[in-house]
Amino acid sequence: MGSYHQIEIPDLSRFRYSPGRLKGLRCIHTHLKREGISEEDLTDLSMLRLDAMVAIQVSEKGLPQQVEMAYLLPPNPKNKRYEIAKWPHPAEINMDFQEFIIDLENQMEKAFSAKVASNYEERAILISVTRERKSEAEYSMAELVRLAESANIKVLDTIIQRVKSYNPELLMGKGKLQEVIIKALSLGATMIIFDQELSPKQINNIAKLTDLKVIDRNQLILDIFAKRAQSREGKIQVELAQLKYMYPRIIGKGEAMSRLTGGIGGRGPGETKLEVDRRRIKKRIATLEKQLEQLKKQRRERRKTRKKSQIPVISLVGYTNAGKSTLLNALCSADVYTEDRLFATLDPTNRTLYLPEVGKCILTDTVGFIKRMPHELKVAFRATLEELEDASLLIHVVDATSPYMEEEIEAVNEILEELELDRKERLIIYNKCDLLEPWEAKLMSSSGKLLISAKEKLNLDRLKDAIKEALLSPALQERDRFPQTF
Ligand SMILES: Nc1nc2c(ncn2[C@@H]2O[C@H](COP(=O)(O)OP(=O)(O)OP(=O)(O)O)[C@@H](O)[C@H]2O)c(=O)[nH]1
Ligand SMILES: [Mg+2]
Repeated sequence: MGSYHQIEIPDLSRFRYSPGRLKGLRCIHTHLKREGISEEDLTDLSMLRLDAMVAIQVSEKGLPQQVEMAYLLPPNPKNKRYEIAKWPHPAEINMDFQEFIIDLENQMEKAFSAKVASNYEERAILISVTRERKSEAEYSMAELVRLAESANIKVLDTIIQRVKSYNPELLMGKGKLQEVIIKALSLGATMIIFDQELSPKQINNIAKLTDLKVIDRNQLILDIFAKRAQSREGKIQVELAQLKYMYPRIIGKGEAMSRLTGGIGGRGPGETKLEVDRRRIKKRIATLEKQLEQLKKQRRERRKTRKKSQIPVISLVGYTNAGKSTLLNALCSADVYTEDRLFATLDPTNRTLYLPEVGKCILTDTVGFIKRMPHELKVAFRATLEELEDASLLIHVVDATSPYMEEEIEAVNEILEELELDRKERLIIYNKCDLLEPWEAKLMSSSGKLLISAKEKLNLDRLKDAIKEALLSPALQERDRFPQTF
């Protein structure tokens, strides 16, 4: 294969990639110039995880001469990636390749399984290609790590690559991207996750360079939502959001990988399959939208009945993992699912809360917010968040222990604004005060902040008082005109 100048590596996607192992293929080729293994050879060796890359020099008369064989090494203290063996002539190769490669693979597997816990579905390298300031990139990366963990993905490494401008083709430079892929492969990753949104073009181009799964932050969030959705409506909304996000990004599987041509384009059977897939997705989107419309109608009916009953609705809002569900449980003695992961709650839940002087209220728990929430999700969840429109009062729950508290408050405010809920009566409370140092707690409450602990049930009476006050305040009474129930 190939010509004087270059070899073109054909589509190898039929061949296995299993983390920590080799491809089961060796590439043997001739070098017509007097040179051994080249940089490009080494890149291909690593990118494809070939068993070996062998270059045979050929004399002017066409006779074989020196042979060089490059092969990958198992993880080692010196972080050496490969080794090159040399022989003056093919006839002098005196090794049993089969034995050699089996031995090498055994070593790799041993090193690999010692390092990797098996109860993870995937193992990933996270990468951020960014023009932001370092501190912002680090914050965003820390959140991406938590997102990955919430999706049951083991994070093997994180890379922050600061750039002056984004590459429209690959987001980052090709050389750097190859390094990332090689690193991912050598660590036994199954996927690469980008902190930035990848355009359809970028995701296609990157996928052509590697067999590894490549996704972006939005897809990761969508994936978590898909795993977490419980109600029929939640499931439909998430699937819809996923399909809409994926639609422009579906790529033809089995496209050739080639360092030199950047993949073989054009029309083949792959293209037709793609069209079929696309049509099928379009159809599915239409079906789901119809079902959703139906469910929406039902919910509007339910809301109407609830409005008639004129029971005040209080909604908990806030950044994901702030402790909204824990607070709902504490206030209503409920047992809603809470967990130390992002997006533990997806479907809105309602519980009854009795407040002295006010009487019966409905407390609703909603999906947590996050910075840069995917647009598709916001659209999908607007309907669920519609319930917030009925709320007389929003309780904004803040995690007082988060090092990024201010940013998180800001992110929540932005989303509320976008949902046109920013003019609702709002009560902001600072949760998890049990974890604060006494001096921190003092400092915060001296500036008038209401500190509580949902978990340890601290200051809940003061919170109830504050809720009561807000509900009974003349401004709110005027605005909502719900009748006194006491
Ligand atoms: N120490 C402490 N931990 C708390 C407190 N409130 C909540 N937590 C913990 O914080 C984690 C998240 O709580 P959740 O109630 O699930 O948070 P949430 O806001 O509903 O999160 P999402 O549903 O993911 O948006 C859980 O591990 C809780 O146990 C608190 O007052 N103190
Ligand atoms: Mg929750």
